[in-house]
Amino acid sequence: MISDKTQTTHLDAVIVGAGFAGMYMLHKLRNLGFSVRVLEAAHDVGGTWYWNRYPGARCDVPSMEYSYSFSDELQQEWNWTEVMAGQPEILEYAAEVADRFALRSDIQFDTKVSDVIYDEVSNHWRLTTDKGESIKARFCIMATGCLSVPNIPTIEGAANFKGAIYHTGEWPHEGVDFTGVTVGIIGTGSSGVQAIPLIAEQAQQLTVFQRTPNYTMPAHNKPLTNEFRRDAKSNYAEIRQRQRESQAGIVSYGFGLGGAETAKPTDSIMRTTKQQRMVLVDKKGFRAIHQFMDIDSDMNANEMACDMYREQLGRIVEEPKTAEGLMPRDYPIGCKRPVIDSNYYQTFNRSNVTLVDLRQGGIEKITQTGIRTAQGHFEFDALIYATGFDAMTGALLRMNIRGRDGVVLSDTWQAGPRTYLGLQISGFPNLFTITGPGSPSVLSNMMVSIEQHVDWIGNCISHMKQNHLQTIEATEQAVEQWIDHVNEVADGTMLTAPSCNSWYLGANIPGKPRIFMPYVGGVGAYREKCKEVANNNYEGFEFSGFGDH
Ligand code: FAD
Ligand code: N01
Repeated sequence: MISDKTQTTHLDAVIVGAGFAGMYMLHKLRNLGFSVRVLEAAHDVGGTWYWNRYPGARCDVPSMEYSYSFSDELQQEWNWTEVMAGQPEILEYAAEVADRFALRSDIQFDTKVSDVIYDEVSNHWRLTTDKGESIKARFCIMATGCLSVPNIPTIEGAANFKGAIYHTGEWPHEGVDFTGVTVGIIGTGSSGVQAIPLIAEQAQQLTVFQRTPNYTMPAHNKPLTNEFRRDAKSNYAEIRQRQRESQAGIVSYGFGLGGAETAKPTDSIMRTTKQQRMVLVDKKGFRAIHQFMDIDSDMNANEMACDMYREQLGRIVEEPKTAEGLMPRDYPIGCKRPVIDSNYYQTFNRSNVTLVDLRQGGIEKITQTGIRTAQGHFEFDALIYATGFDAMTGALLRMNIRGRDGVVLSDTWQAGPRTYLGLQISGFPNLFTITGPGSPSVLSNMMVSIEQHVDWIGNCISHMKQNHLQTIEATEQAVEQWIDHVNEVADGTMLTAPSCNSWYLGANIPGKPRIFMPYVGGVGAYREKCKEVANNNYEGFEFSGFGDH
């Protein structure tokens, strides 16, 4: 690493973000012998798990699988305590990784990157931080996260609210004690669904403002036994291999607690009678709908499954008006990120919880003391936004990223994100995105997708070093073809149904182009494609320039 008189630091590579992606990328590049530094806005490692400290925050992928596989010592020595670990435990795990691989010495915390400018003459990226520093590097790797920019909706009067205000994605580190406090919460996505039951247990009164009810399934989380951990660890090589070949990077080894895995749906719901479906609900509750394969491709089949879902919901929630208010309608099951919960519907049977179904009259304004809706005014002491994120593109577009000829990323992506394999953007040489739009990313167990991207990028940069190549850049043609493919595989699935307003489509952010961003083709198939591209001398990418790094 060299610093010149203008205090510019020169590196082989700079990584933005110290979540699981940035941490592993750092470890990888350091081991390959590159000079590298990570710039991170937070005060410590962990990314998602550093910021999202709201009550109930936890992962919904079995932790034995939602963890790094790159170090066998790490996976053998770390002991997860529950099937799906809570946020504090995942953050401890991130800290353990940072300690074990001595990562912090190359991470600059409390540092937000504002500008990322490509200098064509010197073939360097120049990054500017909120500290006024300037860092130059041959390669720039964006590990900025897909869900790292909290979305606070613009609601009239929001600034007038006199009480405490929180966002689930920026939760105070010291925690919040809601004892004796009346609370209003906006949002019933995964974050709201996790937080609501726990806040209800503590708060004097909780008012839930729900614009769209979600389909949520019981999590059935439980402690892990020593026996199960031993069993899974002795099978780790096979579990990891199968994750990598799977559709979503998950083999659900944790759920059966004996190695039993989730069965693939095989039956057709269209061939069942209403009576048969109700018997299934009696026997299996919400789980009854998992056995049907046609609900993902046939809208009529899907609606039958939604009926079964609403039937079960109505059996849990005692007050008929509240049950009706919680029932999702008008959009298919499976179009949004799956949500799982612990006692979510049961929480609405508590006397201190009120549901405001905004479909019966929306929010008009936030007042000094609460929220005015078309249904009346609701007062509370504290307001929680569980309103999600500017997903997938938010963190990238908040930086001033300029590529070749000074082209600004926000212009290139005006009609939605355009990448080759979710790894690179044409016109932005030597800049990589980990789990970028156009890759399986948020449709998968992110740890599997992160490791795959980091390994691919590491191998690519090594290949360039060995062959004295100066730049790599995705061709416009490869981007075009890849995007066509990404759209083609998403079309006709529930994920792109016209009635679906998911953040996968950017539909949660007013004005954001409606484009399906992640790649539905599956982790296994995608991995093969990336391998094939690399084996074919990085087909679809162009290398240029010879010289030393
Ligand atoms: P992040 O963890 O988001 O890290 C990105 C980092 O980049 C952040 O620390 C941020 O501060 C930093 N950064 C961004 N912009 C800048 C900038 N301009 N300058 C400096 N630093 C910057 N995924 C799953 O697969 N399974 C789950 O069960 C699961 N549960 C989740 C639960 C919650 C509450 C949330 C919000 C997400 C969950 N996810 C889950 C997705 C999760 O984001 C990923 O699993 C994973 O943690 C992402 O890691 P990352 O390193 O890519 O990004
Ligand atoms: O955010 P969301 P999230 N007025 O966008 C509502 C991961 N995650 O933080 O649906 C009123 O899903 C909005 O309503 P609507 C996971 O990938 C995982 O909950 O737009 N309401 C919705 O109800 C997840 O998908 C876990 O009509 C407004 C809610 O706010 C992703 O993060 C846990 C509104 C936002 O839901 C995001 O989840 C947590 C407005 N103006 C997060 N604006 C796990 O369990 C928004 N809403 C693994």
